[in-house]
Amino acid sequence: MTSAPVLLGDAALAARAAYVLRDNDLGTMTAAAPRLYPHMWSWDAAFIAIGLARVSPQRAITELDTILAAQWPGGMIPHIRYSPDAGGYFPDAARWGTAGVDGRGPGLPDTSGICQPPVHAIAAGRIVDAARARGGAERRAAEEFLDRAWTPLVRWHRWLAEQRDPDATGRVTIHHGWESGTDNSPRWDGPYGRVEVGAGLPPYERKDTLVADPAHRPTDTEYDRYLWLIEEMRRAGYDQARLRDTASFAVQDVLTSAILAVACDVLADLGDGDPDRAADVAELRTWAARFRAGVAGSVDPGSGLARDRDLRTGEWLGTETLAGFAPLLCGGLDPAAERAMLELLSSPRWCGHPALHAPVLPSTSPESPAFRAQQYWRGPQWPVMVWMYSWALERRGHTGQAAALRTGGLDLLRDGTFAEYYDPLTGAPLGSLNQSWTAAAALDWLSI
Ligand code: 2M8
Repeated sequence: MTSAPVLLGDAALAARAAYVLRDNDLGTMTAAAPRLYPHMWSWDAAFIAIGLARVSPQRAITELDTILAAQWPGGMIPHIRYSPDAGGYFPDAARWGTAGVDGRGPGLPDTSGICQPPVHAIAAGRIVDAARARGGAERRAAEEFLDRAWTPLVRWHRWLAEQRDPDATGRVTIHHGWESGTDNSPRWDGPYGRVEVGAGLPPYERKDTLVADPAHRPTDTEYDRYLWLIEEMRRAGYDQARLRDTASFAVQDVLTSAILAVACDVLADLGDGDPDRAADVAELRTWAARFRAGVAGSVDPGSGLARDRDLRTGEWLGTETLAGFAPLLCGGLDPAAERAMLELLSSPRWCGHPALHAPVLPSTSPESPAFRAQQYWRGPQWPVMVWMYSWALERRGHTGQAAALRTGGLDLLRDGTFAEYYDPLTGAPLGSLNQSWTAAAALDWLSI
C-alpha cells in the first residue's frame, strides 16, 4: 500500500522550489529538467527567470542574458541553447545543422533551428519590477540589463512579426509543433497527419523514452514526423521565405500569437517615456494591436474558443485545448465575449469539470474526444501554463479567476515533486520530476 504524500505548506514549498532551481543550475543557464531536458529551452528560460526574479534578480538577469546571447543574426531566439557540458538529449546540436546559417559566424553557441513562444519580454518586465521594488544595486543591475536587452527583444518581436506573419494576419505561423511549446497537442493532429515523411530521413535513436515513460511520450510515428520537419528545414538552410512556400507544416498558432501580443504590451510599457525608445515603442504597440486582433478574430462563435489555422488547407483547427483561451492572455474581445470566455473557463467543460483533482486548466478539455489524462500535452495539467493564465488574468483585472488558478495550481504542487505535468483526474505527478519551470511557477505564486 502506498501512503499519501505529505503536503507541503507555503514556506516549505517555496524553499524546495528554490532548491530545485539551484540543483538544475548549470552556471549561467538552468537545465529545463535534470535528466529529460539537460539544456536550456527558450521559453523555459523565460519562465525560470520569472521564478528566479523572486529569489535573485541578478541570477534571473543572467538566465535571460544567456538565452539572448543565442539569438540568431536575423533576430530569432532559438528554442534550445545547448549546454556544451551536457549530453543525453536527442536531437542534439549536430542534427540541426545550424552552424553558418542565417549568417551565424563561428564561435556562436550551439542551438536548434526553430523558435518557441516569446515569453522573454514578460520575464524582463517581472525582473525589472522585482528589482525596482528591492532598490539599490539590484535596481541598477536591472536597469542596465534592460538597456542591453532592449534591442535584442525588439528585434526578436520584429522577426516574428515580419518573418512569421509577413501578410499581417495577426497570427504567427509555426513550422513545427515544437515551436508552439505544446508539442503533440491534439491541436496539431490534423496538420501532422498530412506530413509525409520523405526519402532520406537520417536514422536516429530516441533518448526521451529512456528517461520518461514511453506510454506518455509522443509515439514513434509522431517522432518520425518531428524529425522529418527538422530535415526539411535543414535542407532549406532555415531560409524563412523558402519555408513559407515549402514546409509541410505551416500553421497559425493562436497561443504564440497571444503571447507575442502581450509581450509587446509589456515591452512597450517598459520603454514608455524614454525618447530614445519612442520609435520602437510605437512599433511594439502596432504589433500588439495587430496580434490581439488576429487572436480575437480566430474565435469560433460555436465553441467560444480561439482557433489555430492550417495554412496548407485553409482549415480552422478547433480542438478544445488550453490555446482556445488565448484571448484571455492578450485581450481583444468585447466585454460580453470576454465574460462568456471567462465563464467557459470555469465551467464544467474546463476548470469546473467534476472529475478534476484540482480545478485548474487541463491541456485538453476532459469533454473532448481528444482528451487523454496521462499523455503528453493531450490532457494533463501543466502548472506553468496555469501560471501563465493566472498572471495574465491578474494583469487584466480578473483577480478572482487569477486567484482561483493560483490556489488550485499550488494545491497541485504541494506534493513537492515539481513534476513537468500532472494527471488532471488524480493529481499524480507525471513526466520529469524537479522540472525547473514548475519550481519557478511555485516561487512566483508564493512571493505575492
Ligand atoms: C518539451 O519539448 C521538447 C522539445 O522541444 C521535448 O519534448 O523533447 C515541451 O514541453 C516544451 O514546451 C518544453 O519547452 C521542453 C522543455 O521543458 O519540453
